Amino acid sequence: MRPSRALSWLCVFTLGAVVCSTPAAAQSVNRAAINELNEQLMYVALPLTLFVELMLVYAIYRFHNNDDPRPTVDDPALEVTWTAATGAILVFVGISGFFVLANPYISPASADSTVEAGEGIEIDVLTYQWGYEFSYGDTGVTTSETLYLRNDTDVRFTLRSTDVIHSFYIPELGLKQDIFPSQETVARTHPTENGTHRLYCAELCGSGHARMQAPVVVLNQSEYDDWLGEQQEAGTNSMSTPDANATAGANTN
Ligand SMILES: [Cu+2]
Repeated sequence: MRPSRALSWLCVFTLGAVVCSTPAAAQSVNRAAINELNEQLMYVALPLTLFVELMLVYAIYRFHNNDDPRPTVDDPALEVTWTAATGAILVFVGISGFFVLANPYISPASADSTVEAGEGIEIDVLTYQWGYEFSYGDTGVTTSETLYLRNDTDVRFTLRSTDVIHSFYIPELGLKQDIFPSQETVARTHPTENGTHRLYCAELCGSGHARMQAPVVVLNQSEYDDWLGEQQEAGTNSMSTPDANATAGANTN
């Protein structure tokens, strides 16, 4: 097969794969905003990459027998065009990135200023070497092994550390926030699907760092309310977990 034909097929295959591939559904509004930005940037980067690669292959093919290369001459029109095009692309990338960074679900500072008291669910997250403790607002319920969230509900996390720098990282929900000693930080999310995810510490915080992870279970609204009611009935500061059926139901919904 001739190189030009092989290259054409490669371009068609790449474009087809990009257009036909459907990303997995976002599990939260944070994840959706990040996915959308990635998609926008990819639609800019892909044609540019193909253009540059095509020019490179063309130059190699066209001039491979050129034994008498000559320096290029000035071409002001071409220089103005590529400078303006590069500027336009950078402005587009900057504006797209700014809107995602200003999203209150992505930026902790915005989250802090826009979430009204009493709106959604408040969860206090206390980190230590090496574990997490989750307190669910003023319900008196605390869990240490699993974080429970309610689907389709705003959640505001207040994050604190008793010792060193830890972090609160749930990739599937698009959440990542460092937690500092003697300082409160805030994170916010809004799950849009039931399911089980994983929370990690993403800051190397000592010899037990690898143990700093916990399942995150997103229950539907009635399951969450039932679970919270059970915990409150069982007594304040309960460390128990919901029965296996409730968790299994959450995973399959
Ligand atoms: Cu840690």
